[in-house]
Amino acid sequence: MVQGGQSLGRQTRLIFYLGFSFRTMAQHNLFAALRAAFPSDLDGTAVETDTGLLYSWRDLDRATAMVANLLQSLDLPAGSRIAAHTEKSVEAMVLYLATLRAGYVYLPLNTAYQSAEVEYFVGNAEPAVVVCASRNFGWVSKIAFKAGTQYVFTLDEDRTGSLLDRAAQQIDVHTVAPRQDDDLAAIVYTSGTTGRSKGAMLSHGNLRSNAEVLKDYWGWQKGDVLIHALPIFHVHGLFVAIHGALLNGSKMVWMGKFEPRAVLAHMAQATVFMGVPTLYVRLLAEPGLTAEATRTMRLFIAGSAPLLLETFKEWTARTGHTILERYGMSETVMLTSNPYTADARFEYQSERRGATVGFPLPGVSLRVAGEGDAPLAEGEIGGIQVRGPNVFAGYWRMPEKTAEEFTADGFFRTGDVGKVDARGYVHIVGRSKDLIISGGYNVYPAEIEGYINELPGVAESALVGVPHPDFGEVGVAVVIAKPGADPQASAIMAALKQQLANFKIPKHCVVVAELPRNAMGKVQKNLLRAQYQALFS
Ligand code: MCA
Ligand code: AMP
Repeated sequence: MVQGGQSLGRQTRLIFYLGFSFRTMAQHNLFAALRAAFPSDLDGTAVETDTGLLYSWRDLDRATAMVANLLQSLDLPAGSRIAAHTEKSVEAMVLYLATLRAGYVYLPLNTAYQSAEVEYFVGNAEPAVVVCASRNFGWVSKIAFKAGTQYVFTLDEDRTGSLLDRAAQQIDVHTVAPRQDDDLAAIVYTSGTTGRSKGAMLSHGNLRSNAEVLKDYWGWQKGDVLIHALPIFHVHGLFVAIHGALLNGSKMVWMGKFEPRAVLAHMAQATVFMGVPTLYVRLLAEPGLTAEATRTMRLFIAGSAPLLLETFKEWTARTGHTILERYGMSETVMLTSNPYTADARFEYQSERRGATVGFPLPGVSLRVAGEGDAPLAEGEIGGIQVRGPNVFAGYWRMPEKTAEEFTADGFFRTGDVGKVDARGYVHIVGRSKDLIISGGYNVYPAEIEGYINELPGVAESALVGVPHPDFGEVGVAVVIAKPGADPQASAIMAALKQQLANFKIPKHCVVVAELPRNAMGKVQKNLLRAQYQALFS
């Protein structure tokens, strides 16, 4: 252990120096807050992968320093975007942390995205650097260089690629770039209900304040170990999980892909798990999920999609643990959460209640509004609006869209429909946005319909979400043919697979004679939903 005033060796002097620089120069940089929470014993294990690799806290510090130095050696303009279309790996996380450390803006891209999707994101965000898997270098670099990207590096799950080769030539010390709360840290694309995807601009202040609130709210404690089994392309796995563990100096058990049995096998050495509802459904399907198997666990957190009450109850019956459900968005990080502890002062509010998303987090103002943004009374159903230090600054290069989504008094319209009950618990009862959430991934019908409508022989289409036992909800495409044409459902599905991320592919497609319409000629999706409701049950 290093203590001030003792004779310091080279390594410890370095640690002391870094600690000093965090406090004085870069306290608003999110990375500085995460780094300051590293345990004093930097040789302890920070990450253990499911393939048996061990990374110490010192490894994370040195690796982020080297990649940050590489990025800074490229002499990029301030505010440059660093896009990552890389599979989940510890090195991909290092790239994220190094981007923060160097003061640039991180742009995560799901590796399921195909070329048209990547072309749009890269064209819109104009990243200075793109990092991709070596097997995709050909098409990704073509798209990137066309969009004006200066550097394309490769990074593979086996810790190879030009990014690490180049970073290996850098020194392993780096002074964190000073950043203010309002400075941009990341752009996360969320699909649009109409038109193209929008890049939610999240600042260092948005991410740091949310992480700090969650550290207290979820009772992170010494000795916690997180099982990280989510993808790191989106808010849940990238921010909520990684920031949570790092800000508590907690070890992560790092799983490249969610495998229920592997998660169960690691549970005995862990205390915290985060998952979308599908992960809980799949774990429940394992006979090995028992109270004994989850003995060391302190907290199971669910979110990103509605957790069915039956899943919530079954989990308690099987394990003795009550899942804590919370609610968030790409634009806001986490907004509400069920309580962690029983607080004697507020006993009536201390219960984790299934089918609710709990209370607004400290610092978050949440209201339910009706027509003209008029606040509604307790128990009334309306649009959920939020305000707080976690709420994003706006959509990247879309000032009109940003203005549309905020009320005159600065509340963000979430597009979720809900109510607040007499005890103050928030319930989400639906969405005003036409969105399907499938296995925790968002699918916007307008986007998929656009692709289907372009296919030969298709006149029109409608995509609706229906219940699914595994993914919660999945898309069903209902298609109308052009006069005289005979498009086949199988050909439509095959064509979509060529163009779209796999999770956006409808799980069923039918060609029908006509779509139900109202008097205004608008497709009545509620009737289609009712018609196909039982398809997968
Ligand atoms: C894979 N497929 C899917 C999905 N995932 N289809 C619909 N929805 C999905 N989510 C496709 C595959 O391509 C495959 O198609 C078929 O379904 C079966 O794949 P399977 O092997 O079962 O899938 P998997 O690879 O095991 O993935 C399932 C998964 C994964 C583990 C549930 O989707 C996942 O990690 N989801 C988590 C998403 C997430 O992190 N969301 C957080 C967003 P084929 O057979 O045709 O190839 S952040 C967020 O929402 C916020 C803001 C918040 O509140 O947290
Ligand atoms: P994203 O576009 O990935 O930011 O997804 C955000 C959306 O996920 C929210 O607007 C909600 O519709 C949904 N969501 C997140 N958490 C929950 C939850 N616990 N229950 C219901 N819906 C949720």
